[in-house]
Amino acid sequence: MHIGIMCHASYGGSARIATGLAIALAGLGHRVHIFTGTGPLANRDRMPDVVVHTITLDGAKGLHPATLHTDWSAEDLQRYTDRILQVINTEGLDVLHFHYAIPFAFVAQSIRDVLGKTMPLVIGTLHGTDVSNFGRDPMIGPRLAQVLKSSDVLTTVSESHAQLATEVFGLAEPPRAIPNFIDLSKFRPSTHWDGDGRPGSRPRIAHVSNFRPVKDPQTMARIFLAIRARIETELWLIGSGEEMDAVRSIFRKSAFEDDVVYLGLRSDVASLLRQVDLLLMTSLHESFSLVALEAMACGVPVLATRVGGVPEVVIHGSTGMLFPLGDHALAADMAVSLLSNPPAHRAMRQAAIQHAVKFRVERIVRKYEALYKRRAKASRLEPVTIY
Ligand code: GMT
Repeated sequence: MHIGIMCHASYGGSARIATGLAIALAGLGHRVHIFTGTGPLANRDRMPDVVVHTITLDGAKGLHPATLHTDWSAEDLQRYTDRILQVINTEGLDVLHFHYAIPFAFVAQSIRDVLGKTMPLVIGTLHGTDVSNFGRDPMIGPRLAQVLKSSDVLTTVSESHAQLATEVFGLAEPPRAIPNFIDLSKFRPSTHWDGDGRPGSRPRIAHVSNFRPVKDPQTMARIFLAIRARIETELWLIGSGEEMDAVRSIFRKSAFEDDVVYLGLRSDVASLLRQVDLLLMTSLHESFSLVALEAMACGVPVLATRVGGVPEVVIHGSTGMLFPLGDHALAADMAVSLLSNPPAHRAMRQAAIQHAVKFRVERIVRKYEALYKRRAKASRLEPVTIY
């Protein structure tokens, strides 16, 4: 099949899923085009069989690379739309699949306005704040709901987010939940461990995010300090973003500033995760939490807020521990008890590795492929009204 994928060029999970899907579909023999803006597109160096269209977005200039650029100018939108129309006109597309509804659901609509009945099958995958933020925004939500309802198929990344999208957009039926996936050849456990944790080193905790308010990094900082006050441990901060200054200020005023390492934006997250004993995530909401899956695949138990789709990724008490939003004392207790109990940590590590296998890219991408084939065939069989 000829497949077009629309996605952001950010470090965020939706771009990593979109590019991973493009790579896997090309590997299955499909002709895949990916349409993205200027920016640090994930996996760009691993997409030899994918036709990558990088459309200049003047509005993206000067933005922090961790920013999800959603406020596109009319000119940028037109330039992006024209490129997709050009590909459809020159070689045709069977499927047009967007990842993250803003602005791509509107791009799909403007293409449909031009092509009418010759429009490819449109699949929309809702990833996160396109539902929980934009969907609830009175200025955008109603229009977005209307445009989404004209997509042929909607999918999202967890049952929890499917339920939220149904409520927020007043959908007649929930989007199909197809979980995010992981490349286990990239995210794999360390082979150097002796089973009782990294030899001769104190426990290491990591937080990985784009340090936006939705990740609540300031709470993460306070939970780490509560843990550090009770046991010897260090913190690796991976990523960066708008809340980083506030996080630095919290640590600077603490007694444990020297136990925090700022690693910044990194393309080697997998190798860093292999050196870590616990991932700490404090998101206010998450449709899935791709980084939790990546950590588990690297053998790292996850301590996270029990929000959104996270319980569909992290099995509480088995592959990690989930705490209610705001219960920071419980979070610290959980971390101290696990990091002070090597056999329990080893068991959780093994369970995490096993659990991550269920989300391997080879298995999940087949679900998307089957959906494309089933719906593309159905749309060709639909009776065409002859006027
Ligand atoms: O939705 C966002 O704010 C950004 C988006 C992204 O592009 O990273 O994150 C969402 O999509 C990821 C991939 O499906 C999920 O793993 C994240 O949980 C989700 N973020 C939120 O729901 C806050």
